[in-house]
Amino acid sequence: KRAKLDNENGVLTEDGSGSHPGYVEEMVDNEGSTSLLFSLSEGVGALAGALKVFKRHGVNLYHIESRPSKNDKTSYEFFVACDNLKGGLKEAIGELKPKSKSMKILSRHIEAEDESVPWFPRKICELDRFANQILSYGSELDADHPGFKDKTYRVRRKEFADIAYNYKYGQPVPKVTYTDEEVKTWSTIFGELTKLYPTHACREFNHIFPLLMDNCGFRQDNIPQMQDVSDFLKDCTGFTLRPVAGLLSSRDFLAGLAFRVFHSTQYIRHHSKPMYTPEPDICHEFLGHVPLLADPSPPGSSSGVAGGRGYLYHCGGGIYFTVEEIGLASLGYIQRLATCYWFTIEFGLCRQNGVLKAYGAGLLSSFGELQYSLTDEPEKRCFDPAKTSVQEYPITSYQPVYYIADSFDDAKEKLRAFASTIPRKFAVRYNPYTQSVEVLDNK
Ligand code: HBI
Ligand code: NLE
Ligand code: FE
Repeated sequence: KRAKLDNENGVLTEDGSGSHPGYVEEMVDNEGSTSLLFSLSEGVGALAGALKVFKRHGVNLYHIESRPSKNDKTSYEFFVACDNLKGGLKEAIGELKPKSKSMKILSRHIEAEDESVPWFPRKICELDRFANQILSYGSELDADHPGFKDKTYRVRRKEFADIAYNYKYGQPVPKVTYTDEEVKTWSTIFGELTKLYPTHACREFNHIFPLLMDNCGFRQDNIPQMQDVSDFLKDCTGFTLRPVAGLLSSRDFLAGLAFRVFHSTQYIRHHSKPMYTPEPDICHEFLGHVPLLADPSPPGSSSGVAGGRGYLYHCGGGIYFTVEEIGLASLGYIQRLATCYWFTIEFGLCRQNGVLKAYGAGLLSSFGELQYSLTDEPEKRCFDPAKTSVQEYPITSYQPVYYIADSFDDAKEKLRAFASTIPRKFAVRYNPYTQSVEVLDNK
């Protein structure tokens, strides 16, 4: 299913109920899209018995994992990924449940029972499955997009979309030769933004920016190559970039961050509108996000590895979400976190030495909005996750409201406290050595 951005004003409703313009919508995926986490107490033959149940109902298994249960030393926990192509999964679960001490269902199908949690990747290579889960603005542009009537631009966007669709984890990101027109667009944006950064960008951003010029081809006359930028990030913070054809759902996008993978577009905005575009493009990713993704945790913040509640999403500038959020059952909670992401990582302002500065990537990549955001025109409020997380916002125009963080540490602490109030069905733990997420039965 390909969701369409059909909400005209692109406003997120307060109840988070689904008229969101496209960042959040869930999609359905069939192969191995449902996972079951269950424990069996009888020892020998218990799993074999359970597997027969799947066979009888025509359910294919793609992956099986077993381990001793953490809660109960006498039982075993099993994790299986399966499909529901023949529709027998419900019956299989019904048969297995009474035999299990506990059973958790993770499914990409939103219509699944309420105890289910949408599928999420547990190994870094499983991010490959996101490739064809792009929301709107993919290779098919919307009718009001500045590039819609430009045939050459559309053909070009298709080329970029194909790179992303074919990309597999572990491969180098294909090099792109940008056209003269594309480089010109980059030059205009780079030139205007670098004039504004000294006065408009936060200290951390200005500290890192020269390093990108020295190390990975950030220049006014050159669009950096994604692989070079990814290599540099890897040295700084362990982040890597992978190409993506367009917008991912919030759930998928945030799940990538749990693996320290930042999904990055590779195309550039249409040359007719350099100062602002609603969709992420290479200027947004490289000029807006990359500098703070390269920033090692600022002093006073936890390092990002194994924080109090497990591994944390490092979103740049020392802002973290806990990795546990990826297993959230409810779209409503994902939406609230995504809204916090929006008002911090994308459009956040902070006060430094009493002066307002921008640290949000959406501001740092738009020379139109960067200037506007620091004028008196938009409203400014104090960042407070409980309120900020339900704030409505437009996605195709400058923001009418910005939230100000007292400091990165303060924003991070507030976010962490907020995230800890979210109920969850199970715990997940990120293992940096295997780059995988372990699903644990004990919360
Ligand atoms: N998808 N490709 C892509 N790039 C983003 O920056 C992005 C996304 N999906 C969601 C998103 N950003 C966030 O704004 C939040 O919804 C998490
Ligand atoms: N408005 C930003 C820009 O023009 O660079 C992009 C925002 C993407 C969320
Ligand atoms: Fe962004």
